[in-house]
Amino acid sequence: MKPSTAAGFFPLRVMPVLQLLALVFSVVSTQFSAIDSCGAEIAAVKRNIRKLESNLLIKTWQVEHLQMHKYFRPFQHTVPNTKPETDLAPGIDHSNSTNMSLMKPLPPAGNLIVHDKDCSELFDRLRPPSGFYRIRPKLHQEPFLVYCDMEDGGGWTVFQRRRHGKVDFNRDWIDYRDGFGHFKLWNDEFWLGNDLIHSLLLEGKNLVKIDLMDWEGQRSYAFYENFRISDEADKYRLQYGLYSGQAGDALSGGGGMVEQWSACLSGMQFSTRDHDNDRYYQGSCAKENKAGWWFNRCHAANLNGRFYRKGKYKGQYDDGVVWGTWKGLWYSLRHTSMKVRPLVFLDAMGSGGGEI
Ligand SMILES: [Ca+2]
Repeated sequence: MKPSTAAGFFPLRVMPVLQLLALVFSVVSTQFSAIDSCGAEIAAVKRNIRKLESNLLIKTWQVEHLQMHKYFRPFQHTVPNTKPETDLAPGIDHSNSTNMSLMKPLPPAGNLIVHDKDCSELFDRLRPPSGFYRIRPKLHQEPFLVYCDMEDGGGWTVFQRRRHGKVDFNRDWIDYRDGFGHFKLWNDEFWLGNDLIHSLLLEGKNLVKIDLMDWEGQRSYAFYENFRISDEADKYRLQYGLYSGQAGDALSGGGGMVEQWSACLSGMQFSTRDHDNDRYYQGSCAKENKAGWWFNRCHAANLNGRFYRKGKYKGQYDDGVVWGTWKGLWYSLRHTSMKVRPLVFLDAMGSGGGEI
């Protein structure tokens, strides 16, 4: 009898999953158009779509992985399992154990692909090019997709990026909590999501690098050690350690005492247009600056601000993509990214002020 091959076997098992996901995706899309007057439902549906897209990606990768590594061995006649019944785990039906013994078990979704808690582990293991990869900071956590910057010394997990202004960053609390933007192409813009950023930064002994570029192509950067945010119960309060770099310590408000009193973001909670947690009691910094961000009264740095296409801008509020200690409050930056890797990684690799 001609044995079935691995390549011939598993698509029959995996394809229905892909078809099912495509069907669910189309149903969700239909729902989306039917409830366009309900904000909360739309947010929920968008999250579902993102989750389904993510699941679809995992399944696709599983197919590719199986094709490459042949988890399923070909069916063939082998000597029967002669182990006594008592060696088998109790309470399980072993009537089909002969056939099952011919296959290696398929790991659950996610386990097959994800081994790395962040992009630095992935970099250490495989030295892959920059791109989107799935990571899992905590073992019990569902893996999720991030952009790994494998240039600039390598191993950077990117959690914020602005490139072209096509993604709206003036959003509600739920969007900032769960993340938004696109996670497919090398120049996609996104906010990874406060819950995931919290888990990514949880251990604390890290280095965050903030890469900046103006509209003339000039670049600058800022480093912060031990950058972390608390959980949602504490409204994602920001804390960070030592600053170094060329762009200035705008997160701390700049040089003067007055600026630091009103614009230092260390210890500030996160605010969005629908959740005002700033120290500006007469109004909402998030509403004025059209961004979800950590605000005091209000800021000298806001990388989630409104995207102005020419750099210098005017208006009622300094609501641009701003890093005040480098370009001032009335200059909106063209490219930004916020990325993290372990502090010891920097010592090992000796990275400095690389490119974005
Ligand atoms: Ca306020």
